Amino acid sequence: MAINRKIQTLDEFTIQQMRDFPNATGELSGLLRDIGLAAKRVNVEVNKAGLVDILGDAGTMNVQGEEVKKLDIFANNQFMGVLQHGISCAGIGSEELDDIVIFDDEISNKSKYVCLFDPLDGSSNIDVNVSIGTIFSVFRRVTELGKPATKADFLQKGIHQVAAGYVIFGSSTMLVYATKRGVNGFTLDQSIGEFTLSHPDIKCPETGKIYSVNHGNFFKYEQHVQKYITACQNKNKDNGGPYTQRYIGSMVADVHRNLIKGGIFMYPGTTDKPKGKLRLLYECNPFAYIVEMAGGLATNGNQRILEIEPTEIHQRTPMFIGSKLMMEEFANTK
Ligand code: P6P
Repeated sequence: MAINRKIQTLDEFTIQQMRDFPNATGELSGLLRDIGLAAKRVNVEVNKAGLVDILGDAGTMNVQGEEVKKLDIFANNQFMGVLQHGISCAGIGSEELDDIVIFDDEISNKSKYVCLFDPLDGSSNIDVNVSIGTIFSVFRRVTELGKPATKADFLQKGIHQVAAGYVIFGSSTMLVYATKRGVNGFTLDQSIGEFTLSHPDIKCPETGKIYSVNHGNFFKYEQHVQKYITACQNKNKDNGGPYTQRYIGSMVADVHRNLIKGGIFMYPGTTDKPKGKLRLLYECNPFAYIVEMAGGLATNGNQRILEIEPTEIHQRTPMFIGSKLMMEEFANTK
């Protein structure tokens, strides 16, 4: 009987990757399987958001002071639930949770990892059917196994992530994750309910012609940021252009497109919000890890995102991320 080896599911892939690490316990594979399961459950609800009473503001506010959509809460509970019932995660941090949640039980206290999530980024786009996504970051614990995890396990520099990824709920549903071995993308095959390898060994093109930024804040940006944006607008066929401006307002969609096609995404600080809007631990660190593993760069305008020493779970940072040569041109405008 011919066996179709072309279709490789997420589980088959992570188990195969494990073969190269004789001391691997399978906990990371299990963690990624759990995340994939929760993503499939969220996908079902996202795909019918306009049909059921799950749409619209839940009327509550999250720690960011933003109106929370019911789908945000659903997504948060799905990821928290699968990880709490799994054996790989000792606790989570989430945009939707005021503080970290420690899974203080006998099994979870022995787990090697903790996770941070933005369970449904871009949720303001839910009502208008624009792509949204989940972002996740995985750290190995620094505290003693067998005891409950603590905040120290979460407040680690991004360079210490063991895995990071995102799920994009768009024209198709994809899960992309990175480890130190590379970046791979899996597309959800609805006919079998499995994420299947569709984008092996993703590399970010060294340069590109797409720049992504909210022009509405232009005059609030620092001078060198304005200078770089103006340079992007002046690109032509003689100096590497012309560039095109693409900005969806959903970070997962914008960064995913630029990762695949090449480009730069910017969420700079402004005069009224010098730290910008995006969160270090569960938005910027994971994408910085993914894009760097794919050959790109990510900074806060002064240093690598992955080198920033975190001080609190929901801290913000300016974010510049994308193709290596475009990021270097931006850095040279300072
Ligand atoms: P602005 C979505 O709310 C989000 O957090 C990111 O997904 C997105 O890149 C950014 O905010 C858009 O923010 O201020 O440009 O609307």
